[in-house]
Amino acid sequence: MATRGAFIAIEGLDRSGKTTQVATLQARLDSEGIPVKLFKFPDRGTAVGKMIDSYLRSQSELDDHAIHLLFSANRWELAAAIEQLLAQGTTVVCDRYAFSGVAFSAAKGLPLEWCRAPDVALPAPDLTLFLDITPEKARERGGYGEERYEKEEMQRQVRDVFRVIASEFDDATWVTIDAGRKQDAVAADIWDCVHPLANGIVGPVQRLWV
Ligand code: 2DT
Repeated sequence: MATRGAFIAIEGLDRSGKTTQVATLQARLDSEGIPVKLFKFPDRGTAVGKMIDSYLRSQSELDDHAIHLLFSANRWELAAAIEQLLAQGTTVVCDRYAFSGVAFSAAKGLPLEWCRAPDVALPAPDLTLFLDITPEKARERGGYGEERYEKEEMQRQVRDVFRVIASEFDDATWVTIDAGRKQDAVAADIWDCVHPLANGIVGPVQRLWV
């Protein structure tokens, strides 16, 4: 039976080493000869993405609802491309996805269900890996950066919402990884989760939250 590519989302808190881990995973898939395409959300290169970038760098102000919808629109504008790649047998790895969308906006106080609504029916990842790190460990790693959400209290609240989101998925679809450990140990855990899916998946791409 024909297989399609696997859709893998990597979510994580600030200072979790997400960027490095995504690059390591991509290199590993490449070296195994598995076709892979990386997406990063927000994709700051599109017209919508430029508005998001300006907001995150505090160069513009937007109502919390409005920026939430822009983040979602930024995913929808790339959803068809993701689906096409999956159908062609390419593994798609997303650095952040709709779960960040919900977690960050709900952490600011918007209702969880309202946050989820615009992303309903997006292509659903076959596997989401959540790189978890305690605020204490993040502080040890040198604290947070300069962008809008890179504050300890915000990160605590985001972490709490991620826990709620995670509780709705089964253990095969959502895996929380302790990212406070050494880089190699985290990468090994990620590969253990991804490897079984890397040769393709039988069956259609699922829809998120339907
Ligand atoms: P990076 O630091 O990974 O570039 O993320 N965010 C992200 C949201 O608030 N909503 C979303 O839908 C997404 C994808 C998380 C930039 C920041 O944007 C936040 C951190």
